[in-house]
Amino acid sequence: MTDPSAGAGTPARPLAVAVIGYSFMGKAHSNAWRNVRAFYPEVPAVQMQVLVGRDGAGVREAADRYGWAEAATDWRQVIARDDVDIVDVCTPGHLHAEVALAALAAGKHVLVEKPLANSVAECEDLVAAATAPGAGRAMLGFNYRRVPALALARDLVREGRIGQVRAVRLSYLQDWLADDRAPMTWRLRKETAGTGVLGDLGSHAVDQVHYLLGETVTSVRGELRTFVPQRPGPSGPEEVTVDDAAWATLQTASGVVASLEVSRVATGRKNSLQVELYGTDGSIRFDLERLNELRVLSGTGGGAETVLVTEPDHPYLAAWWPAGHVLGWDHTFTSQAADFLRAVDRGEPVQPDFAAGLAVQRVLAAVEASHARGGARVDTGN
Ligand code: SOE
Repeated sequence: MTDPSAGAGTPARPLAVAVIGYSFMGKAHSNAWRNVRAFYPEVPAVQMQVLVGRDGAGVREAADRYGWAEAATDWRQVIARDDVDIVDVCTPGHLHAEVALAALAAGKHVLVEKPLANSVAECEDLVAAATAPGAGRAMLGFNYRRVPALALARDLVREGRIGQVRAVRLSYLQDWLADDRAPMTWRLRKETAGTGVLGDLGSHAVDQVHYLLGETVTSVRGELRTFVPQRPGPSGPEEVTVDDAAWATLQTASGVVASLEVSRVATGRKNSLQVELYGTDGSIRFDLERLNELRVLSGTGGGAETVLVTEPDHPYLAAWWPAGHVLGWDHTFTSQAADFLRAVDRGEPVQPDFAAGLAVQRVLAAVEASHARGGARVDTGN
């Protein structure tokens, strides 16, 4: 990318990045910004300019360890800086909309961790801001779209490898809250997280339905459950006000039916997003705990073939290692950063965009509404 204000042929200055939030996702995104140019040399260079967090000592330590030039505690002041080009929002969900709207208003390119926001109304505001004339590039961090096996699954569905998809089975199961003694966090409060596992893991699963099928969910039936109503807080037990587990039946515009189960109390399941697509002429199965493998069955007879998704012609693999070398969960964030930087450099749209986040949020809100109505079918508005 050449800097329009510079003379012809002057190499553009690197794009300066600010990440807002420095815990789990801030760390995953920092790793991606630090590595992206090594594996995707065609994208613009980035300057890891500033890491932002409320706790001054904590963010300074993290900035030093992750490789940031600066640490700061005031995200509004950072967003106002002219020397910041990209704002990457890795805060708890209740701050996503406020920070991303401010960044877009300041003319920045914006990447937001999933889910886009905690409500449909906030997502609608974000879509309006991101599609306003002159807005910077806006991307949503559904990083599993950058798992090579899932990107390959989407290609196989598109080319009709399993015929017409009839049904999808999805589960996203973890167990870090299975122990009643697991402490209270922002993820367990409605005012900061919006929903519990439904928004945390269910958003990934619903986005995969939209991504793999190329269409949206139009109606749902759902049920939520909170198994552990209180968790230990710093000064005693605190109320949990979100779901521990959720179940839903989703229907798409073309009539595909998907069953969804998400839980953060599924003892023994560490990070198991399982996606199964059943078509008129075959099936495809994936498990995030074996993320370099795709089980593909073509035709209605015979056994499924396990495809090890490590060949250079598989999606995203050419950027990484020779055939046969497997990738990990963290690689998806680097590929995500590369796709975002490429879109910034070319001034092109990038998926998933904020409209994709709104489509997911409508499904989550419909599952909540269905639960409130005893499992009645609810249209999503997509
Ligand atoms: C929840 O435990 C979580 O960290 C999600 O918030 C992430 O989106 C997922 O990638 C891993 O699990």
